[in-house]
Amino acid sequence: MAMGKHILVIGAGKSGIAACNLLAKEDAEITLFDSDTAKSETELRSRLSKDYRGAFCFGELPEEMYTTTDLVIISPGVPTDLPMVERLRAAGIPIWGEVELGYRYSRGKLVAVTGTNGKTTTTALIGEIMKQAYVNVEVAGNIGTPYTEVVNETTDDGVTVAEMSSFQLESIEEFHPNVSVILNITPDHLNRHHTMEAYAQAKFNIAKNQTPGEVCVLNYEDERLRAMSETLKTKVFWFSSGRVLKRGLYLRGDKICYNDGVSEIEVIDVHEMNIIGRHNYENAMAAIAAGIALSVPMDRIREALRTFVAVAHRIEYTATKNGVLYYNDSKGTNPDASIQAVRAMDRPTILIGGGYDKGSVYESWISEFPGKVRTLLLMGQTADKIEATARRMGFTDIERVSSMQEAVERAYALAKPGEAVLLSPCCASWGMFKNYEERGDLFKALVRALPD
Ligand code: UMA
Repeated sequence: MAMGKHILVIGAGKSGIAACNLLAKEDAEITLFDSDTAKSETELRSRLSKDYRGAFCFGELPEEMYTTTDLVIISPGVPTDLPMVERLRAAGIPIWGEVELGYRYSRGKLVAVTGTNGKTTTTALIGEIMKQAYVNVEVAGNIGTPYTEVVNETTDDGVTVAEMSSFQLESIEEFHPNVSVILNITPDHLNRHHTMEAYAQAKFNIAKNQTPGEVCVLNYEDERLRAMSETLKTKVFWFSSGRVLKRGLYLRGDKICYNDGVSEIEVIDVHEMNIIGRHNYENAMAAIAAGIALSVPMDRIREALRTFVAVAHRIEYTATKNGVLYYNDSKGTNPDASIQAVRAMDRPTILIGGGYDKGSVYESWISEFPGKVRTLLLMGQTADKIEATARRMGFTDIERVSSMQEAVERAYALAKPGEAVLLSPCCASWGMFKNYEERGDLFKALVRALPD
């Protein structure tokens, strides 16, 4: 592939490593750069393929790189408006996101999924639906496995399902899914995108190269998506959890139904699935739409829906102890995600919340508590702010805990048979944990160790 002689890969995390491994066999000189001077070349080498013969560079980008570089591959976590990146762009050097690089190598059909919340569950579920009809299915992207890591496994008769974050969609050029999905757009990552418009635009990039014969799956209940759909060149496949549509997927009572514009069929009763909550029914509808768009037979789609279990850390059923159901929603790192988790509870709930302060406001989350949350256990940097907001709003059954262990012990003592305990912090984990996975894993281990 002709990409120029000198390729600069920015960011030596998972994406940068996978990009270097993909490029290792190209006839090009590669430099793997990271602004973190604590990076170790030895450690990185252990994660790079033996074919990688490129250079390493940490800290400041050497001056000559601004003139000798032919192509930049940028990792998703690296802001595209960093002065260094702006300067490379001003020098006329193409800047591709790591997923753009992956796209140039990929084969077969591509389904790409974005949205503020629900994209991991939807991506995983679409993967299961595709496996019912296609032999070679790859699931990659923001879900945890870099897209560039799987592209060499893709085949002309296979399907790749890629979860795309707004960070990844900011730096695509030719990336072109056959089916795109945008689940919802609510405020998140505004420190990176600055405005809601820029954030929404990054998400809409997912469909920018699609043609009229292809499909973009959209949530009819999201007003921003409805308004922005006018700008799309491709066909829209709508789904709705709030109304019956003339064409598309929707909820009719507890049933997910599909109308192809001619007649309605029942796809599944939501109680036949192992995922709960209206937002998850939306995720399921988006996944069904992707299945229909790629001609997966309906009975195969149903089979995948019946056997799919929630992804880790997303309202993940953990255990039942003394008749109390425990759920791990450590991925509830923003108000919208945690609202969905509270809404999904169908019994009095002891809620564990609080964590790192991203500057969120908590009113909308707390306003969901009546009839659902009995007691709120708070920890972390945001505990004061959340408690003050809750008390102001009239919710006073609040206790403070200093660690996850104390939170689980206290919840165990408080919860009565028939109730639930939910970890859904509404905050990032940083400060107390490395990431939300570590936080959720600790919660699950503590819960499983509780006496029954
Ligand atoms: N770095 C720099 N300069 C900078 C910023 C970062 O050199 O200005 C370096 C860091 O020192 C670090 C490296 O870049 O060494 C990290 O790169 P990265 O942040 O792109 O992280 P990766 O390990 O490559 O993981 C990324 C995604 N991370 C982010 O977008 C922040 C992962 O999503 C994704 O799973 C992975 O690629 C594979 O596609 C995680 C995430 O938090 C789960 N995503 C956000 C979200 O879901 O909300 C968007």
